[in-house]
Amino acid sequence: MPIDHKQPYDESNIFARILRGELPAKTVFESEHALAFHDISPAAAVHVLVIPKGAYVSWDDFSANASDAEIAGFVRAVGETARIVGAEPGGYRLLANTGKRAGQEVPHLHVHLFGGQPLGPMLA
Ligand code: D5M
Repeated sequence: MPIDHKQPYDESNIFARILRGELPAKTVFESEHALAFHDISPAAAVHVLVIPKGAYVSWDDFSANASDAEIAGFVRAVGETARIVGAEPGGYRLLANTGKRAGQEVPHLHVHLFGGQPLGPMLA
């Protein structure tokens, strides 16, 4: 069920549970401010999720409330993850579903990183 991205942060969401070590994840990259792990139902040859470690629902929540260090750490993690999974040379796509209209399911900010194959004009 898509979520309202203006809702308060829900500490019981799946990605919060992964961050607390309560649920497993196939980690690709971890830093002080970010975690990247393989999507449980990949929509491309490479499909990784990159999340900030802080409690942010959406990109607008994050950009308004995160520290500069958190923002820099998250953005760097996206690029580092693309390099680690080998998506960088051939090209890749970033996607951040935000709120009900975009079909955001997990109420913790995440960026989908798709790659490893030709992606066409759009990958929904
Ligand atoms: O996408 C949420 C994404 O999160 C969706 O592609 C499935 C993925 N997901 C859900 N649960 C897990 C776990 N446990 N591990 C890894 N990936 C998971 P959205 O942008 O919110 O629609």
